[in-house]
Amino acid sequence: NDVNNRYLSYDEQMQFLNSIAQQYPNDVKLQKIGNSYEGRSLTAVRIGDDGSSKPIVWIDAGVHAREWISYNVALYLVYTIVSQPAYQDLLNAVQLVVVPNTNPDGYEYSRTNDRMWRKTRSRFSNGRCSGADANRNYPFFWGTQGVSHSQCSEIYCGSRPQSEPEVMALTNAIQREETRIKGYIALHSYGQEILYPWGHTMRTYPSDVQDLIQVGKAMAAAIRAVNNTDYNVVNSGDGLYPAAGASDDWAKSRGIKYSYTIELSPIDDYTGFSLPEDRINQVCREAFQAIQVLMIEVRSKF
Ligand code: 0X9
Ligand code: ZN
Repeated sequence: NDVNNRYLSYDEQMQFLNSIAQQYPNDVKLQKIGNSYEGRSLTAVRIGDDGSSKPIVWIDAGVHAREWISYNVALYLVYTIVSQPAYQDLLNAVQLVVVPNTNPDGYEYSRTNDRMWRKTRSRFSNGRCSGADANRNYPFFWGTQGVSHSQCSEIYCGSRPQSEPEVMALTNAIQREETRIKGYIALHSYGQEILYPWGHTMRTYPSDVQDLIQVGKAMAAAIRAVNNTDYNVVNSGDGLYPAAGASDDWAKSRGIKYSYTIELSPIDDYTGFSLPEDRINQVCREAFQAIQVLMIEVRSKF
């Protein structure tokens, strides 16, 4: 299948998901959680949802349009975990919800108009520039640090918390089952980092930060075991930069214990967001191992 070796359009991503849902009707259910600003469907893939109340690991990808590898990692995860019988035991104990494309408008714009597009594509009243940074638009310390209130900025936080329909859809969907969600990963690129909260400011940590570091390191070790690729486990505020209104902080604030942002490969600024297609496969295999570790941790602790 294609997700290993090429970047797909939004329509191709949807076709891929539809064919998996048809092939594995017992394991995979597609759930529409809302629409993007331009009216594209936002789809959550529910894997191993048997109607029970087992814990959930929630994975979302591609809130930043130019971070193309994240979409492939999410699609690869869906395909691999349902097609390989070895993962059925894990899925019997832990449900997975994957939102492979949280910013389809931005993604299509980055494919056709501006490869380096990051934001959504919404229009604001008397605005000169389109789009907000959806990862500055979540309702937790919104608008405080590492954001801009200027519409033309790459880190424009929007006109108010959840001004972006994509963020509204995601927060609503997560809140509907937040007591069951025990793990959350937002897939981004690039930098090879596993980031843990808090990220809205520096030198501020959740009370259970040692648990987050421990599981973060287990994820990094699983990645390293694949091909010796190094991912650093760091606090997002200290190790990267403070940025408020991001999804990981919001998820943590809702009581989701293991909440992370993963900055996928590459690590170098020269390759940056333009990871060559022949490297997609390895990044997918590595990230898959990390996500499996999180699912196993959630199974053992909840
Ligand atoms: O700045 C971001 O939104 C993320 N990095 S990226 O280069 N993919 O744009 C990092 C977000 C980390 N989390 C928080 N600051 N809460
Ligand atoms: Zn990003």
